[in-house]
Amino acid sequence: MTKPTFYITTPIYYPNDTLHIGHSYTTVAADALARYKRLRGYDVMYLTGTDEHGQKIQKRAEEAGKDVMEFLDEIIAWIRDLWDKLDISYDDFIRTTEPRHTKVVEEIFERLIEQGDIYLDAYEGWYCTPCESFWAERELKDGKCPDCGREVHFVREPSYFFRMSKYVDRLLQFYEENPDFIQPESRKNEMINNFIKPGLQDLCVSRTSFDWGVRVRSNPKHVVYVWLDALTNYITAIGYGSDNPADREKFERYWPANVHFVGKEIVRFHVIYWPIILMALGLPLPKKVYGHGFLLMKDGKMSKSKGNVIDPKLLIERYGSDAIRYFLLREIPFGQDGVFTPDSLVERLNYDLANDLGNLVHRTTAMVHKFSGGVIPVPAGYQAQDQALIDLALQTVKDVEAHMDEMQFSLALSDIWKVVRQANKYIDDTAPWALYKNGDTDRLNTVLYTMTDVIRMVAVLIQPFLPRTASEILRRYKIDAEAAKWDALYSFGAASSGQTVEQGNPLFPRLDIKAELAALAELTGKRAGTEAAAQTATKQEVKQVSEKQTQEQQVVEKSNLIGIDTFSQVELRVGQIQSAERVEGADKLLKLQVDLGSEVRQIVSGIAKHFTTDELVGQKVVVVANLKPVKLRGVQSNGMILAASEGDLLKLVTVPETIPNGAVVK
Ligand code: ME8
Repeated sequence: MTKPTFYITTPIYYPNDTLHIGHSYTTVAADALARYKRLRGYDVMYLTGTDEHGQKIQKRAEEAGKDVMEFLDEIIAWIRDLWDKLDISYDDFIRTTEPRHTKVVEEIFERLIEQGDIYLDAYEGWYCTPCESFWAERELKDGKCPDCGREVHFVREPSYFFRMSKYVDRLLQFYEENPDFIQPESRKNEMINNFIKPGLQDLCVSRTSFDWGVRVRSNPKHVVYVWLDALTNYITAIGYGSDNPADREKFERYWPANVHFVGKEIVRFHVIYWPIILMALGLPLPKKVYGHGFLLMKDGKMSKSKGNVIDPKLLIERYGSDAIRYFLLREIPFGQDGVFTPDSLVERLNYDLANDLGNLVHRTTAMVHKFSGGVIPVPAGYQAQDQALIDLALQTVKDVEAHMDEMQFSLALSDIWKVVRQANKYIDDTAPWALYKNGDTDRLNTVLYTMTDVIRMVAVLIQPFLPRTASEILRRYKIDAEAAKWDALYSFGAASSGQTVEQGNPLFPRLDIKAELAALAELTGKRAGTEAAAQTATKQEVKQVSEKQTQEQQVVEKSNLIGIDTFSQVELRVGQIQSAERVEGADKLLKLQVDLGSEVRQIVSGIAKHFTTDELVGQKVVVVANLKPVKLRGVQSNGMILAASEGDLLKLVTVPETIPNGAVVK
């Protein structure tokens, strides 16, 4: 049986510089959908690439003192390395300087001239080079580019024009008949009101004032306008216009595209010009154009000139690709703008990844080892408590499918995390350690098996988003290929009893918030683009860049230092835990009574997930004795006990028996 196909594309990015985290956002989102569709049995074609012609690129290469192709090859290598580091599973990478593309663009242009869709005239108007867009006087905003707000310059040159006006009615009819074509819905009205209703102008489609582009075959003084050249990549990459029958077969198989993912600023090119070009070529139109929102920094859109761009490679190096993929897809609802803040990144990584998912896997593995010799047990009949978790997991599969159909990645992840959190709660509620202690082996086996198979389901569900973590969990739990398939999510119980589970390091380290915020402040802007600079800089310049980084690091480190006076304000004392009990309705909190020698203090501590209450009684600990009292879940807490944590591991800072309660720690 032939598989259904799914063709998905990202914009082809301008390689005038290295890419930032905003470009990674689109590419990661498209990757999650491509991986998901493959899991669902589709024959997926995931295309990305680079848009290498135009004035902007030519200028940048000249500024760098390089031959244009040499300049481009270096940046393309950097981009492909970024996609490898982010685990982007693209099937093809198109460069618009490749002959498979340029040859077809030349032919298309000639054909459109012959058909009368393209005609020669002269252009007089404004041009925004960073956006590579033409603007009429009335469209400018305060004399600047209405898209990016930058300077425009006046252009007067002979040009070919595309008769866009001829196709407007057909385009509007297409929108009408295909209400899902432009997503999110709101962007459709914006397009119609801003660009079509005021009267769609014929589009200028060639330039003569520079030569870095595809030359018009019949009139080589002209190069093809970069947007006409670029949009065509979506068909040339899959074989349109090729002489090779295998390529043509490929085109038949994948076209029309199922979805073009683009940022909202280039929706206009994809839902007006691109469909019209395709109509003129007599080709079917893509099924959907999804214009997602922007990833913004606190001070607005990322831009190198503002110095607020984030180099994705530095983030991946520090946190790993899955963590960055998770953050991008979970934090910003697809379609809307979202602000990148270091705090939100650290919080997501600490709470969602380290505390929730990492902890679930770590606890379960540890318990299978402690209570079942490391072997996945055979379950012995399910009770309502187990069934509730199993039902939630099964229902979640349907929810995730529905959200993925709508390309709502953040909601799909939020569905999965409901199961992760519920599974952690299930462990607290069923208390396998107590079942073990009481010798209730049947019940213990059921609980351990339920935890294991829910983890299997979670691992399968997260495959499109966190591919590395998913395969690591599946490997540790020796889940076979069949049980790791999407179809194996429709029933519970595919994990193999009898397999030995492998213990490993925590999947995600718990981060020290203060240290991370300092490090992120440094990564943001200051160091971004360093590699790009390094590519074009001399050795001396590279040295200067790295010395500057070291100095900046020292400044950051220095600013973390405190004086002895500040430290001595903290009163640390030895205390002994007399009793411990859970706080109602809070799965992380314990209420402790701690003997400080001269008094017994009540302290509420967030360590419930790491200790049984019995384990704690009698422990000699270090107490911060002069903290202002606070109420946690309505319970008064008069101090704090110190603990050391690394990843999922948390241990109390303890003191030998011989030191009396109340002794000062200094
Ligand atoms: O426009 N937030 O290339 P480009 C979210 N070559 N997405 C962002 C972003 C941000 N802050 N910044 C960039 C071009 N993007 C053309 C495309 S397609 C035939 C030609 C993403 O390098 C987003 O997808 O300027 C946006 O549309 C794209 O990068 C622009 O990339």
